[in-house]
Amino acid sequence: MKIIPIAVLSCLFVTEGSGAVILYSFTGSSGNEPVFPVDSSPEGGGLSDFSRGTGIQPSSKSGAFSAKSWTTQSSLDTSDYFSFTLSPDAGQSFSLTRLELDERRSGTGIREWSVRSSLDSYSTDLGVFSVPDNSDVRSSQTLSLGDAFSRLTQPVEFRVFAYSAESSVGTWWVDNVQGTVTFSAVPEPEEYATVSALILLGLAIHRRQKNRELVSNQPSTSSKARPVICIGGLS
Ligand SMILES: [Ca+2]
Repeated sequence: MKIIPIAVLSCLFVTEGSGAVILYSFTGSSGNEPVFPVDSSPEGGGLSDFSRGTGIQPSSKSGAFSAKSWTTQSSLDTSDYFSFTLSPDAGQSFSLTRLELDERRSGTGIREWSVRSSLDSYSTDLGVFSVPDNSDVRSSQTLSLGDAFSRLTQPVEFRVFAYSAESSVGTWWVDNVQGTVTFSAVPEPEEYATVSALILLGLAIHRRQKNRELVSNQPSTSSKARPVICIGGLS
C-alpha cells in the first residue's frame, strides 16, 4: 500500500487566499476627518478605519489623510501616529507580506517615520524611513514583512509613527496605504485530530509493509549454514 504524503494530508485542510491587496485610497477625503474607512475589506478579514494617535492634530489635504503637531524630538512620541487594524474573520488566519504608502511632508514637516505593530506592543521598528528636506511626494514607500506576520489568527494594529518635525505646524500626509494579505482557513481541532489519525494509520501501514519485506528477504532455513560441531581439544 502507498503512503499518503503528510504534506498532502495537511493541504486537505488549508485553503489559501489569493493575496488580496488592502487599500486606503482616501478618495473624496478632506484629509482632516477624525477617521476614514478602507476602500473595501478583503474576503477573509476586515480592516478598521484609518485613524490618528492622540498626540497629533488633523490637517487638510484632499484625497489623503493628514496631520500636524508631530513631535520635533528626534525619537518617536508614542502618541504621534497613524493607525489601522487588520483582523481575520473567525476560522481564518492571515499572512501579510508587505505594506506600502505614498507620503509627503510640508516644508517644516517630519523628517523620519517608522512602522510598528501590536505584535510586540509597538516596541520595535519594522522599518524606519528618512525623508529629505523637501516637499516632494514620495510614492510606493515599501516595507517587507517577515515570518512574524504569517498565519496570524488575532487582530494586529499597525502604527505609522512620524517624528523629527522641523516645526509643530509642519504637516505630513499619507495616501494609498496598502498591503498584500493572504487569508487561510484555520483547521478545527477535530480536523487536526483526523489528520493526526490518518498520519498515524499511514505510518503503521508503512511499518507493517517494511516488516513484511524484511521477512520475505530472509534466506530460507535450508540454505542457512549449518552449525559446525568441533570434536577434540586444542593441542
Ligand atoms: Ca488618495
